[in-house]
Amino acid sequence: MEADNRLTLDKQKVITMKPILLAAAIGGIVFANAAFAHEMDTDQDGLYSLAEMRTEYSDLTEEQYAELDTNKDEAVDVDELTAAIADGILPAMD
Ligand SMILES: [Ca+2]
Ligand SMILES: [Ca+2]
Repeated sequence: MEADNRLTLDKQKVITMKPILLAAAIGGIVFANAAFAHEMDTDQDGLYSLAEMRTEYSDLTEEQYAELDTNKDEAVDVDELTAAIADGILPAMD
C-alpha cells in the first residue's frame, strides 16, 4: 500500500510540472520575439513600416511587405511579423 501511495504522488508531480515547463518555454519564445520586435519598431508605434522592416530585412520588396500584411491595414503588426517568421516566410532575426 505504501508503495502505491508513493507512485501516485510521483505521478501527480509529473502532471503538475509539465504545464509549468511548457509555459516557461512559450514565455521564452514570446519574450525573445518581443525583444527583437521592439528594437525594429524604431518609432515605437507598435507597427512595422516597410522602412522599419528593411532595417532587418534589407531586400524586402513592397510586394513581399503587402503579403505580410494579412489583414490589409497597410501596416505589419507584431502578430503578422511573428506569423511570417513562424511560417518560414521571413527568417528569424538574430
Ligand atoms: Ca513603427
Ligand atoms: Ca496588418
